[in-house]
Amino acid sequence: MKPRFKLALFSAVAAGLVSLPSQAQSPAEKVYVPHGKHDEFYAFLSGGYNGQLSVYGLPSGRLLKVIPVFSVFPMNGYGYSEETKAMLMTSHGFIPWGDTHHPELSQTNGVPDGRWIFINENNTPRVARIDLKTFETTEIIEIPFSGGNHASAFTTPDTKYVTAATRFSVPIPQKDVPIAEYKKYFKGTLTFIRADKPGKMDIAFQILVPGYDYDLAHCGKGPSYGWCFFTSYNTEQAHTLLEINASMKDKDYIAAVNWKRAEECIAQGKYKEVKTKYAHNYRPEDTRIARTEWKTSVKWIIPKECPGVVYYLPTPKSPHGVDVTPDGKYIIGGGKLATVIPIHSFEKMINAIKNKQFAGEVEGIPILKYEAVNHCELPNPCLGPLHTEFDGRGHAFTSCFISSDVVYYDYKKCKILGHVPTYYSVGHLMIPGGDSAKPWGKYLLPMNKITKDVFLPTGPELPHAGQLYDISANVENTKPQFLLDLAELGEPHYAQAIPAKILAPKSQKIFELEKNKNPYVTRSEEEAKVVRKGNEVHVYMTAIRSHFVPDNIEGIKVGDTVYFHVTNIEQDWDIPHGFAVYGAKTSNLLIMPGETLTLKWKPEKPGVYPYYCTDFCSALHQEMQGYVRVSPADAKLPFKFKYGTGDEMHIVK
Ligand code: K7E
Ligand code: CUA
Repeated sequence: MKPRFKLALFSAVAAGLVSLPSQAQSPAEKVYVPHGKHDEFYAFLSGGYNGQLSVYGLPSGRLLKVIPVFSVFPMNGYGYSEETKAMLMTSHGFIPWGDTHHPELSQTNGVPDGRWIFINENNTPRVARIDLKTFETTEIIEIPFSGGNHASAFTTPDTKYVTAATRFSVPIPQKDVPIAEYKKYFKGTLTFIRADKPGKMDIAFQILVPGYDYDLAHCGKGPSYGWCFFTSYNTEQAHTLLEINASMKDKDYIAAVNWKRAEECIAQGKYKEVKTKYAHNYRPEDTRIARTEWKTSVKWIIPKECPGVVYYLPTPKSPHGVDVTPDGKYIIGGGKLATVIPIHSFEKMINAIKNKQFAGEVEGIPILKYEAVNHCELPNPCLGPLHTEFDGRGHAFTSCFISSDVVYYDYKKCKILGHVPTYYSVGHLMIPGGDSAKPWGKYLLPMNKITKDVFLPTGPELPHAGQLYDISANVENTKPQFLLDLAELGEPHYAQAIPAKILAPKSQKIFELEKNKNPYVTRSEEEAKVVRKGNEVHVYMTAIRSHFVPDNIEGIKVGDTVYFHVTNIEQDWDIPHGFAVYGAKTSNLLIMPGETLTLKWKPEKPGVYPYYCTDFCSALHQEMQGYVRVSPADAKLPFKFKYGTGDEMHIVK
């Protein structure tokens, strides 16, 4: 290349006019997002045992946000403020922690649409909705008659339903029975939650199934629309030493659920309404005060009484993941103990049902013949296949836990194209849109369980490692290129990603003060006040750069319960204020512009206690402080507050 031409090409590339063929760029160039530019994708990674959802930019791997979902979050007061406590209410009372596994973006016509992202909680079975205008958890529904919700929260292509299922079968309904009588008493449930209306999440129905462990799910699309598929293991029905006793059989099942058929049975009254109690928590847009609604029953479908609602597809061996190809034609099981990757054909399954090619029946559920439904077995793929995603070009990528790699292949031809290594012990993997009808492809993110020496040591606990690969070139002839190691929070099981251009324009900047329907809102400093109701004191407080009104409060006594209702009266983007008071046994509040949040405080000793803004909001942020005086319980002090330059305190009548 002539030097002058080289220079011209360099400037053209730098100006973004010409893009070099993808493999010509180094990994560093491919993940570098220069100042002034933004990432191309939002990626949402579950936090596993941290109960949260992390938001990263791709390809940079920058951590943008942590969204609290099932765990309290002292950073912004989620689960601590009076407005958010009810989000974590369950039939077992308030639970401050959860175990998140599978985020799933809402879809329209099988394509992620950026309205919401759902995520499940395994330990105390629940499903949450996160609104992607505000990146906040706005709704959580509890799942009754379940012992661990793992096969969740997978959506139908129209977001009509999201799934849930019992990972650990339990006595249903719960009762005191000998564990040894597992086979007699323990059952599973497959749950369909109506999810397309915010604020109205509802359990549409539960299907009562044999007491196996139901592990993962994905719903059909295109030709397989109307069906969802759930893996099961422990069809041995072991209740002890499962690592041996639940690994006896060569094949377990994928349960194919015809939810359209289930809807018919419901419409025809072929169900049993069962009494129970579970929480539905919702934080509406106007008051932004979370409330718990107690639901009192669910509809059970018994497969015997609704023939055609469930079929079992034999699948080798203790399958974990189940994934449906973008065209909706194939169902891939991740037989974690199998030597092959089984690929079932939806068309064959429908024919096998028509022709009654059954190999038996359990509790009214026909078992289809393996040969009749299997499209092919991908031979010698790897060790420990778990989860599969798709690039939208006819290729599947399956993570392999034991051999620590990803195998990629043509799923129609059942032909392996190659492997890429992972460091180490990969779990889920993610391609943007990779479980939808139209994957964006471009990147592959395997998420690993073990890190060892990938990062600087941080004591006994190391971050999980994600590894970003470039798959923008067709993997038929170009090997995925390794780009970046990404340190992750908690244990990301699954993840989703969506182009930034879909989400970013909808991202909300402020809450409009005029539309704030919190009953304790204070819209201007003139409206600030302190109100006593017996032993309850309500402080109606405003926050704006760089002061609180009021900033001196007297007349509070030991024995009072004080509610600081703080309204951030700013209307500018990116100006939150924080609020914390000395000795409060709770977290701080982080109040967004136009929002009201409430901190509850029970002072225990007389004294004068400072409160202050915890978020550096202006050059005079350090001055954003106040005092609250606490007098003995029997004090006869007037009740008063102050803000401003005058000497007088406002006396409250
Ligand atoms: Cu494989 Cu919970 Cu989906 Cu972890 S799960 S990896
Ligand atoms: Cu407000 Cu710092």
